[in-house]
Amino acid sequence: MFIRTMKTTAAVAFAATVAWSFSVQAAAPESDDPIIIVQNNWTSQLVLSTVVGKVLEGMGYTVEYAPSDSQLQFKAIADGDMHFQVEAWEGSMKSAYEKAVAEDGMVDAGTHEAKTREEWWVPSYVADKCPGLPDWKALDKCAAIFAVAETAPKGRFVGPPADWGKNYAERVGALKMDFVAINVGQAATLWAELDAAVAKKEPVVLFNWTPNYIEAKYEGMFIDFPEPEGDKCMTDASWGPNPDATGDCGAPRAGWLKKAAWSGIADEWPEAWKVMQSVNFSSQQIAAASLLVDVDGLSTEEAADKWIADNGSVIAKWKGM
Ligand code: TMO
Repeated sequence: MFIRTMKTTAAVAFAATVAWSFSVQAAAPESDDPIIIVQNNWTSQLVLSTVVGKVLEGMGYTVEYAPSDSQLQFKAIADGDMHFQVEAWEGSMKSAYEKAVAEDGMVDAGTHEAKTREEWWVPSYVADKCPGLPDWKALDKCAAIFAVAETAPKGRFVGPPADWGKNYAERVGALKMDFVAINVGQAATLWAELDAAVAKKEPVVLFNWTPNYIEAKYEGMFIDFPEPEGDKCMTDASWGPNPDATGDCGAPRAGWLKKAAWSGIADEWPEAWKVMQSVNFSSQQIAAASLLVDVDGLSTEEAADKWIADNGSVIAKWKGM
């Protein structure tokens, strides 16, 4: 009797060990088909998408990267042409994101801890030349100090690349501001304009966002525009300072940052899907990713490796370890 019990216990223990090692070893990769991770044209996204790609490769998955436009990407993800996006920003992507979830079956893969803001921004010294900042009406009164030949006598707002989804000409019109929005072609041009202005302590107002490396490099402030309440500013003309126009508001001041996924991931790569759902960035982790490239001068690859080396416990948590 005693021996039988021993045997049974040992057999159960043995079976459990086999089952356990089987589940660990056979889990990933469930498929060698490539997981296609989306890449956009700003630094933290490029570094952190590479970080997630490397983590999945480390688990045995095949990973590919596909560049995409920050608005059109969501339909492509919904359709399974691309599979995972690590950084979707409320201020610039909310409508395209929510439409893809509601109408096209894209999956909301979770919200990061980081709060985000994408908005007009000035270096601190500009406040000395323009009293009343960061209020947008105060900025508008000083518009002339931001004039360049192309915009004079109106001020120039150095706007983001067009694919970041914000039409600032529309906001300028809705708020009847004395500004002209001039979009740059790429993020590097924003920082070149900022560096040049700071070097000469000249007035400049440009598109910026947080978390970003800029806050570690220059002191400055976002301009406070009328704060949106849900979708009202965009759908109800009577809302906001201009009773006849939509778009008379700023971006959310504490916006969300989400992940987006193709609905087929859960079935095709279930262990990878668990990790993707667990990926969760803090503001500090995102700012650090952009700093490694935009200040320290590392390549995207090098920055991803450094970020991984610096965040071992974070990554272990994503993997449920
Ligand atoms: C989408 N972005 C973070 C650059 O504003």
